Amino acid sequence: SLNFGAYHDLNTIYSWMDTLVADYPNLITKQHIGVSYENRPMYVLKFSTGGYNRPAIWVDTGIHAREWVTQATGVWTANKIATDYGTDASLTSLLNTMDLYMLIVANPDGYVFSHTNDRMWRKTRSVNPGYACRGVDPNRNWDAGFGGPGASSYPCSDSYHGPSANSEIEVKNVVNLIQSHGNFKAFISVHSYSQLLMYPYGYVCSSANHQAELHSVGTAAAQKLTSLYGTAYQVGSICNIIYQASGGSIDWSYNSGIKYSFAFELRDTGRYGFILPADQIIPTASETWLALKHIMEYVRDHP
Ligand code: 0X9
Ligand code: ZN
Repeated sequence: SLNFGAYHDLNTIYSWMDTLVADYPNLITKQHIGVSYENRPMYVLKFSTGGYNRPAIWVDTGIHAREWVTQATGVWTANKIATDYGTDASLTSLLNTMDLYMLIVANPDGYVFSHTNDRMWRKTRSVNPGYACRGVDPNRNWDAGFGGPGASSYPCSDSYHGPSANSEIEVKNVVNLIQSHGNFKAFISVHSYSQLLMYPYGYVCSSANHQAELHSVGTAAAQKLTSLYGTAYQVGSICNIIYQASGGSIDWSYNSGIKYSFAFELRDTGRYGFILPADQIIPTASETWLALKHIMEYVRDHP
């Protein structure tokens, strides 16, 4: 089977998804949520033990192409959930009442480009009329303070917000799924790097209504993460612990009524940055899983 301690290209991840779904047909289905700008399919893995439109948890990885440890963590985590369901009592009880949706490659065109042309590519690959530079920052393109501070209106910038909110089809596909589902209770977006666990807001520096609760859930989740290998994490609002950034996904999800909206920045703190050595994939995914599981259990217990 797949070597979870290595980085893989898009085709390898997509074929592995089919193997996983085939191996766990009673737990996992693959949903095609649309295509990318360059017409690549976008697939969500849905973990469900039945029911109709159960309360659900969203996890995306790889919205920024070059953040390779995140797609790799998504792959490891999906496999972990598949193998632990039925043996891990807490995960089993979670999946007996809730569904889990994982979008492992949220920016497929950018991910391919980061393999074939530019390892440091971040954005989508859409054409910007009148400019040679391509792409929009897909984490400045959501309908939450769109076009405000912490995003660029210059198409060649790595934080270019795009011509309008949801202009990027990769963002729009996710928005459509979340809105048509209507029963998401948590929205977790995974980035690298900096070792942070963040909650809204990013487009303003004022507190979210549920700031105290989000801070305490985040702090407890980060403590679980740190307990495995001692990896230090900071917890706080996006604006307070990283920088002001508008048009981000978790601000949109929070303002859409999904209270438990979090963003991770995985390892490291800059020694390797986006080019994290592959021997850190499994340790990173393993520690992150403890934090994810804490958030998921909290959400299960606070309906
Ligand atoms: O700037 C970003 O989009 C994120 N940092 S990164 O180095 N991975 O690009 C911070 C994201 C904060 N989250 C949201 N604004 N939703
Ligand atoms: Zn990122």
